[in-house]
Amino acid sequence: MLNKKVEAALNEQIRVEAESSQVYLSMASWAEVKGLEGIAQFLYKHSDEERMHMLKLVKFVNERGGHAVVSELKAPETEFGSFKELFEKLFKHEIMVSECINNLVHVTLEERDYATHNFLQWYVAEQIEEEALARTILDKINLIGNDKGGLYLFDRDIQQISVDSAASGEPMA
Ligand code: OFO
Repeated sequence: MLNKKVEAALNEQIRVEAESSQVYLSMASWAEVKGLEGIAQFLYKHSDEERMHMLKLVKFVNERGGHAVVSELKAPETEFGSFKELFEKLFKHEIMVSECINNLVHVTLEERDYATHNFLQWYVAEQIEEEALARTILDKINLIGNDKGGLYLFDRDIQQISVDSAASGEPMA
């Protein structure tokens, strides 16, 4: 059974994951409108993954006798200036999510809720991978600089950059 403090902290994380999904959906739409088809598809997929992170939390809270609450979300930004700026924001966003997960893990230790602590290890591992992925992408973007041909190839290849390849340091296909 979840105690109220852990339940509230998990509900807060449900909101964070839902907002992440909206942020990446908004980025995907911006990229699509700009004709960056590969980047858009990558971001749509990322948005779906965040929704999956949220749903996993919803199920967990309800299974443990709590009530997962669906709350109002902050509207995401809709303009990103450049694709470089967009991915810098994505990276910062993932760092913010990692901090939220860390705070949540801290609450479970304070409350001696080891079942929830154990459940959250999946999110801890996921954040390491997502930060690595975002960092890999930013490295590629910095290599491209203002080269239009480079952007063309990046947009074509970004869908091959997976969480696994970023974590293992493999080059892009
Ligand atoms: Fe990308 O963040 Fe969810 O956990």
